[in-house]
Amino acid sequence: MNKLLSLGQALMVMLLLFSCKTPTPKDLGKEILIPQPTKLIATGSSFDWTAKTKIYVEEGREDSKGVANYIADLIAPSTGYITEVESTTNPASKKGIALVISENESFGNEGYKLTIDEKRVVVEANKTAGLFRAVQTIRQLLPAKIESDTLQAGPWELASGTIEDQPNYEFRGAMLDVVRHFFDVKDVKRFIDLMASYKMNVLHLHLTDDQGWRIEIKSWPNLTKHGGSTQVGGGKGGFYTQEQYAEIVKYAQDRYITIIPEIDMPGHTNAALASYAELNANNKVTELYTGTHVGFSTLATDKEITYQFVDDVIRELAAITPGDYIHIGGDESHVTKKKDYIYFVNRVQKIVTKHKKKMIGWADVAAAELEENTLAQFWQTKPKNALLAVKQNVKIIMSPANRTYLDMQYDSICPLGLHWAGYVDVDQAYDWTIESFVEGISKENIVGIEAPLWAETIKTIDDIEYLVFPRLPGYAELGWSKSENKNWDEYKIRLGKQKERFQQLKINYYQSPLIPWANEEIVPVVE
Ligand code: NGO
Repeated sequence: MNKLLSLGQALMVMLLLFSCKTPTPKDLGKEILIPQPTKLIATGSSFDWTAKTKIYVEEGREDSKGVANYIADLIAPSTGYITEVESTTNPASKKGIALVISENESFGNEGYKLTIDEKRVVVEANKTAGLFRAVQTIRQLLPAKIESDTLQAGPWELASGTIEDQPNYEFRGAMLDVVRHFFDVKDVKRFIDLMASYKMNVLHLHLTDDQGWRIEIKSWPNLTKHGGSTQVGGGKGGFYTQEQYAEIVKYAQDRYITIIPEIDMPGHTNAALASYAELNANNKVTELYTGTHVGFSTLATDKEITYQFVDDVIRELAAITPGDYIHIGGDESHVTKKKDYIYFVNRVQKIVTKHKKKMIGWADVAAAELEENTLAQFWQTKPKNALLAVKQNVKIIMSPANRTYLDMQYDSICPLGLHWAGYVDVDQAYDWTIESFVEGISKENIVGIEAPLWAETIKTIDDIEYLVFPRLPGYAELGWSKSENKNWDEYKIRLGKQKERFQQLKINYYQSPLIPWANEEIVPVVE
């Protein structure tokens, strides 16, 4: 650290010496952004972020200060700058970077306007989330080596102009299955950081399944003690204490990402059935399961204790989940009789509402009577269930397996993943349109997109990254940018130019041969 500071200081002196230099001409229109912004006007010059640059926020806006500190911390290792954050009455009047909440409803919850000239970078948004999304744009406008964790040579210039931007869909998510193989808090935080850099705003955590129960429920402790003790292939599994879960929620909140926890039921419940005899129809515990079959387990839907159990689980989970939604799974309950399944989902929906949350279910839940503020997640290759949900005026999260499943192999020689829904290379993942994918499910029926990563075949963060990258930026763009402007041939070039960013972030990405991978200009690294 000392070494870093002294190098930083040396750099500062150098930069001060050169601080009178004329701004470098730069073309904002040629900068590589994912997702593509709504509107962009280039003015041909640049702003130089130097060691003297400060970030200004309005007085009393601790939330804006949080965003300012986030970007200041993010650029510190590569620039060596200790960027000061200052509260003031009129940030936009200062020379430097200004983060301003302008209470202009037209920006929506996440929209922003970014104005860059030679003296200032001004970000305006209606909500702090908009400031945070804008900061991701600033990050991508800086050279790729800004992402390095070691000191790099500047200059750190931003092309001048104006960007006006807001998302096309309010829900832009990914899912991580932490059951089939368990991933610790550190891995989840890394996943959150990578999502945040592409302006995604929802992380769905698949917390329970046949192979494990991964969230502590204080009133049913054996769920994690026994039910969390293994995983696919028989490893030691693991779980999050409620305190660890709260830490994940907070980390995500600081990045304007909502955590949606999933308790999958009445099927996919072997870990619970192995932990408590009374949840089984025959009052006998099952064996722990370490295979990858689906559709063989069910809670006893006609026992009152089952609903006491569900109530306790949802109550405890709702208390530590600030987001609006709790996902109750509901997929592939093949050994639950249809009438029992419907009865169960109807009752569980009431329990979720009682605890002041809204329900999400895999679209299979459309067999039941859904409330209007419930969401159904379309995942199968056939849209029958999702269409049933639309008929009930329920909105859809689009996660078609043959396009968005991050656990589908890229091709037949891909060392990780499954292929039951086909191979999903980067073009298959990107080159489709959310609102015209299924006849009968149009824009007004859809809240957004989610890309689920199931974990039957993945064990490490490197494995996660290999399947997530480079597909994730494409899902982020499908959700954020207007679909009229989508063009695979143009997108693949932009994606290819992200290569150096992936490298600097040490992302273990799949080098799909479909992408023209290109380094940005290489500038020597300061030793
Ligand atoms: C299905 C199944 C999961 C599997 C996944 C594998 C859904 C919603 N249920 O998706 O249990 O892990 O496929 O791709």
